[in-house]
Amino acid sequence: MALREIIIIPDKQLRLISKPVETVSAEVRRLADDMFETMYEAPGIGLAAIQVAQPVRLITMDLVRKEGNGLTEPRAFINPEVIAASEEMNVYEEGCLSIPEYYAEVERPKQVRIRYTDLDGNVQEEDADGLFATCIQHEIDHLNGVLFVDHISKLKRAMVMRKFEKAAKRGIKYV
Ligand code: GNR
Ligand code: NI
Repeated sequence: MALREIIIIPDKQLRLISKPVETVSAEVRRLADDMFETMYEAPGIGLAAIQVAQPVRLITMDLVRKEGNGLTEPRAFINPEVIAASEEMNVYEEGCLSIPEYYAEVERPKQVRIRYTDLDGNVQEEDADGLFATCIQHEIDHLNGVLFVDHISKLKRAMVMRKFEKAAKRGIKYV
């Protein structure tokens, strides 16, 4: 396993449409392993492959592990799709490892049904609710080049984008 660098805005790669995974090869499984290590180290609850500069439709997630509790529930989603969404909406304060230290409320469908391929190559369907629903929608957005700030007001988005653009020009990571 190896840590990979998480790219941050305004890196244009974050706007790429990621390509479907054709076969769950050893290379795909190694990328997933590296993404778990990178996600736990960050720490974050989810990670899309494009956040480590790999434009493929692969997501890792762990909604269980908290600082030092020893429990993990690593999950990987390949080629995930939302196949149904509730009319009921939910608001959650989101953050993103590619937009460090910025948080904002985002409204999304409260429940979604997803279809995806697992690391054994089996197609699965599952209902997601609560934080799982929020996180999987946030990650699927990444696969389509969409960031959570695309769901907030234009003014707030312009402010956060400008802050990171200025920091990038000055050659620092952020602040
Ligand atoms: O670690 C993360 N926390 C989080 C909190 C609320 C909603 C979504 C997320 S995902 C984020 C990690 C990340 O950037 N995934 O793409
Ligand atoms: Ni994110």
